[in-house]
Amino acid sequence: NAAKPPAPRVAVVLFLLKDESVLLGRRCSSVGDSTFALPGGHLEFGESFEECAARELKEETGLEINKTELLTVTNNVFLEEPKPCHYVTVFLRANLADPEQVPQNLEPEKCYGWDWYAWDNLPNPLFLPLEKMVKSGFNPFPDH
Ligand code: 8DG
Ligand code: MG
Ligand code: MG
Repeated sequence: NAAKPPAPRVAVVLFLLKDESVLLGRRCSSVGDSTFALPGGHLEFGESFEECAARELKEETGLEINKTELLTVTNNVFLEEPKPCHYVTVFLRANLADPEQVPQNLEPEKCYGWDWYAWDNLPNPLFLPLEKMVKSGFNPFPDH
């Protein structure tokens, strides 16, 4: 029996905006290990993009959002990773429901910690799908 080839998966990730900053976490994962990435994860059966973004953010940081909007989609193929994978990545943006709420690292086995980073002073290295967007000049803020 030949192994079934892997299939593309849908990922939903979130630009959580606060003033001029976005929330990033350093990944602890076989894909993009140690790079800075947005909160997010896999779309579950029956979920809307907005529901997925809110659920993943809540699971990963405890934060709650409002004004969630769809931004764009990119195609991300990771052939060089230990476990090759292919993601169709859906990017949304949102604001904090309560601007005073502080992120918690609720999945420490997957992330070294969350923090806010000014858009004009992002950390390095960024996770490749995010790096590609930044290099293309993409800006997630509403006045752009
Ligand atoms: P789940 O089991 O909670 O559903 O998934 P997860 O453990 O939270 O998965 P993840 O790695 O955080 O996200 C799933 C995939 O989404 C990831 O392997 C690759 C893709 N992805 C991107 N860009 C980004 C990004 O900026 N952040 C995150 N977290 N994932 C991203 O293409
Ligand atoms: Mg997750
Ligand atoms: Mg995640």
